[in-house]
Amino acid sequence: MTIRPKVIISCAVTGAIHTPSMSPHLPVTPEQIVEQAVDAAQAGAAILHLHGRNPLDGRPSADPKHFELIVPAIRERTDAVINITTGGSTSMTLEERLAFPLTFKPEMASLNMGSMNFSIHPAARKIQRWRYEWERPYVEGTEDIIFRNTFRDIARILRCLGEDCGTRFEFECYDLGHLYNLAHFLDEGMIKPPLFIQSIFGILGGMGPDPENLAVIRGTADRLFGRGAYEWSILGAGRHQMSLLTVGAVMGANVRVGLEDSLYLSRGELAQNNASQVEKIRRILGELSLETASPADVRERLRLKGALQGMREI
Ligand code: KMH
Ligand code: ZN
Repeated sequence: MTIRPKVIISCAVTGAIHTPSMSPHLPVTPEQIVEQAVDAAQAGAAILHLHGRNPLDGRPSADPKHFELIVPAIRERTDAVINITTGGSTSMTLEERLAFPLTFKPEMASLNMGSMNFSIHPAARKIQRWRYEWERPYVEGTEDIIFRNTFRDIARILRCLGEDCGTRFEFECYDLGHLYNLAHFLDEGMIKPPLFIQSIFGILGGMGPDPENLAVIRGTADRLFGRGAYEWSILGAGRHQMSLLTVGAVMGANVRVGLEDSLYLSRGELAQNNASQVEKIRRILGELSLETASPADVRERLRLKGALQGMREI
């Protein structure tokens, strides 16, 4: 009987998708983001996926100053793997998106494997009262924005962050074609296994949240990369989060939770914080007799450069 490796739980703490008016529990100030990130790590998240926010109004931000208000404090209080976004928000340029990762040289960073109309515009219809001016045009505007990740953009990130900084990646795949894009860069010798593949279900503009799609992705990844050459992880957007993660865990997947991906803990119940989602998925994994990986397990399995090695002191 094959021993199942421990399940890696990632937590995407704040993101750049949801806005303050969507939930009072979405962490947007540096204090809130740090507290919720540390609590999520203590609850069992081995990887913390981080975005920046403007402390004044919670607007998604790529400003290194805003990241420096959260990252050192988190790193001081937990040995969780810090995974810095390179996707930022759909309205940011690649320069803006890379500003902080290139100075911080993280162990891990997200890397989006294709361009798409990443949209959340339907969410605007649910908001009665907007707290900040910027929110409504930001949310409605995603209906007509291309989240740009061309082959040249991806190659640039692989060189300047991967090769030059020793950062390894969470390859974000929102559609089947993104796996073939990833295979292209493997063929080009620009990435080395083990690949950490984050397959994303339920984002408008990408593949739908149907459990059948998990099997399609799993089968395709096995054919393209071979089961031993990659670590599979999944996330489900919004109300699909916990059901898809449960199906995925049974199929051998690692899991990602967090208020970047879903504001809910259960049907109609807003999550009070990120840790509550980590605790819930850990309970579910426990019921399935699945153990949870530690940050040290993750560093070893994904060949990360280690918590402090090669990262700029801030
Ligand atoms: N906010 C999304 C447009 C990433 O972190 O790299 C992209 C995103 C992915 O969140
Ligand atoms: Zn993200």
